[in-house]
Amino acid sequence: MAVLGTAANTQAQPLVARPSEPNILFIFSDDHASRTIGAYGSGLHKTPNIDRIASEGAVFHNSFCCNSICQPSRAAILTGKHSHLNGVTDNGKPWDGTQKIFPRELKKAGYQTALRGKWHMVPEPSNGEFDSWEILDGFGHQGCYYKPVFLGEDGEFEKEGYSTDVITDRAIEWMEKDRDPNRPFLMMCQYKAPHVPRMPHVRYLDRYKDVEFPEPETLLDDYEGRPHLAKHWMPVGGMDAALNIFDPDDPMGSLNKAQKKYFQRMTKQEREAYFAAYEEENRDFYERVKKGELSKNGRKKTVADKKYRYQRFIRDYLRIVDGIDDNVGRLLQWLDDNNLAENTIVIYSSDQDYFTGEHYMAEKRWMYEQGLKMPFIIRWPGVIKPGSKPEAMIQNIDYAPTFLQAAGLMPPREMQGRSMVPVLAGKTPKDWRKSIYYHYYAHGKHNVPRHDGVRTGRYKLIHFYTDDSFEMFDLQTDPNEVKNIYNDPEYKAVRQKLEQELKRLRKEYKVPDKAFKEPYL
Ligand SMILES: [Ca+2]
Repeated sequence: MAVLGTAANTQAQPLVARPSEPNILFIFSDDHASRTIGAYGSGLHKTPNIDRIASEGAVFHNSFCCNSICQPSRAAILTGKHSHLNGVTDNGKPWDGTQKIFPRELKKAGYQTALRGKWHMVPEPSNGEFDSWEILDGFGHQGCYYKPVFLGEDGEFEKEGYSTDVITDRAIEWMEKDRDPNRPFLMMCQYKAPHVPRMPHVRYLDRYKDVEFPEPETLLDDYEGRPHLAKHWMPVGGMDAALNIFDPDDPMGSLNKAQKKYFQRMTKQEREAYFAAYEEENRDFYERVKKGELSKNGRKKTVADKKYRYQRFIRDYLRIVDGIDDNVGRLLQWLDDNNLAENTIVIYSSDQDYFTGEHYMAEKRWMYEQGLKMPFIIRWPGVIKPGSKPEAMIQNIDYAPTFLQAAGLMPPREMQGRSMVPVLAGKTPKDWRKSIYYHYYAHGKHNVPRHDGVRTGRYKLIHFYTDDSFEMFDLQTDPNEVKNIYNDPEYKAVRQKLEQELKRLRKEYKVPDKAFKEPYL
């Protein structure tokens, strides 16, 4: 059995009655918009397996990240610290694997820990972060959808099949064969899906062909009052390959060198079935381009282009989400079949939410709601009341302290997040946070300037500090964030409060002055 609390400072009294030493199954995806998860209630899509976690546990609607891109969100989750303290302010910033992270703390307390799938950070987790790891390799550490390449403790290997399926296979295999059944475990099962380049599994390509999905209210946004947003260049289907638009007469020939590499991973049979599935709509597309109804690369951004490209985009996005949901179902079934469901905490989350057509973007990064949020759904039998919808504002820096406290451990002092265990038990402390701090550092990437800001239950203030400009929104009257009220005299008092709160948060989280001055921290 696990030896818990071997050092005095790691001993914590559980706040609530709970099963001892629960296993933790952390299921994680990349760029998964919560509005495409049934449990979030948008009505756009059904995800029966992810939704099952919610109906048997809790779904958090006020769940946020602290820096909306892949590597920074992953580093914040592991360390429980904001980017300026964990060092991963941007993709490509080196990961310091020696700092305190929750998987290693769990390991020290007797948990068996494993990671399967997308790690993304550089270098690989070779500092004892996990007992066992296998991460997607190649393609800029992003991995690929078909025949994924992995890097494990014994080097590189590749596996036939589709990445979401294969990662699940590898996770189940470890839980089944390599795990010591007498010790609690942590399994982090992390998918590449639904990140670009969006390639669904062939088995889903027949779905949604004739479905016209409802458009987001801001698909045709004119960006008035938000000049930075007008200049972004990650529109829906900004890359044709992201929409699976290719020449029906010579699909491979119409791809560029980088795109070809992904398709070369497929078997001949998969590739033929894949191209055949898109042939009809691609023929129709080129016909409409000839007639002048659509522009070939979508750069004209006409109303027709926007509407067309949104439909192509969302169909593929949902097909990939279906692949995730089916595999979440396999993991839940495996827990059931092995009598582990009762004493395993199951989490479904993604490194951040995603703009799926809102403001005509397929993007994250921004502090607007679709960039700032994160899906967070959790099941913990005996602790979480089934069907809970906690209102507490949570952030990715809270995950590490939560998992540690769930295991009966005291989170290290350096972790800035707060344990959600009491929130999960339905006893949100009175002094729970009323605002969150956000800071995006990757200046100019996709024409998104650096910014930080504060969001409260009702309002949001964003400071684009490289040109010292501000945006402010009243989320109650303007949930789509299209009306910048920063200079509205009626909101002067609110603005002053938010400015004070932003200052307070910068101080509380120890954001150094240099974070705002250097080109990159
Ligand atoms: Ca991501």
